Amino acid sequence: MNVLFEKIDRIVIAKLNRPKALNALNSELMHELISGLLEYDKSPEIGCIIITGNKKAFCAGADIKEMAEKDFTAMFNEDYFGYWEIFSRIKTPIIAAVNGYAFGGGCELAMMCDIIYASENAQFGQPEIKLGVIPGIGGTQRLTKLVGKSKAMEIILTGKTINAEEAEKIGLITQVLPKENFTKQIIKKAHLIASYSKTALKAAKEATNQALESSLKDGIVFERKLFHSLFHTQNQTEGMSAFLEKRTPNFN
Ligand code: CO8
Repeated sequence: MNVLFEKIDRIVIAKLNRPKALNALNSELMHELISGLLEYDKSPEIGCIIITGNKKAFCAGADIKEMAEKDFTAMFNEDYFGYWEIFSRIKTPIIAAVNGYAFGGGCELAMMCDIIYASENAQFGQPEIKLGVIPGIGGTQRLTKLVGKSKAMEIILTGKTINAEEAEKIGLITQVLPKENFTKQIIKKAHLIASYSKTALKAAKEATNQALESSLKDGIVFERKLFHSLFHTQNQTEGMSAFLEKRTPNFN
């Protein structure tokens, strides 16, 4: 199995499991990861997903061995890695927990997640230029939106490596966390997210992502419609009643 899934209460940990290839993304891993996540996404019980690797590598990029022999016709006809677009349909919040290398497609996978926590020893980069290609799972687009054109250009055109501290400084990641008990700290954060209303979480994720797609005016209208629609939910009644009654809400 290329991905190991572990459910803990209301969260799921998806651990990339190709340690000998530094968790390089091949087609099998992509299908296993995405189909597994789609199943958990449907479950009302699951409120947060963590994607992680191992201490040496979150993921060293797309599998160069799988790609090396392909020509344009194969890449185009297979729509190679086009399936990654399905990843953005997952509505449950996803945290990337990055230890070690997050290069190429690994950095792109982290950027497809909603929050990125990195341990002190994490390293990020888009080294595709050194292979005679460019990022191909959204790296040129998402990195530019996250860190701005100037920083993105430097990272993509030089193939340089960024350490965790710098990644946090430029806004590529959410936060650097100490490497001791790294996973435990993230599980705790995931449990907090998963304790809220799943419908509200999905709406919050959708509205926040909309900010990247639309004008401020259209985005605010989109947000307001979702906000109004949450007044159809039992969890809105519960959340607001609990506040007024000075008790902890019990979301279903
Ligand atoms: N693909 C396949 N195998 C890999 C990859 C990879 N990306 N990265 C590492 N491996 C393998 C190595 O080949 C090696 O295998 P073996 O033992 O059989 O030789 C094993 O993992 C261990 O690797 P190293 O011995 O190189 O380990 P080091 O600790 O010395 O170095 C590095 C670690 C620096 C991470 C180094 O392995 C490296 O530079 N890897 C390649 C990083 C890279 O270039 N990534 C970008 C790949 S291209 C990409 O991601 C494009 C995405 C978009 C595709 C979309 C198509 C439409």
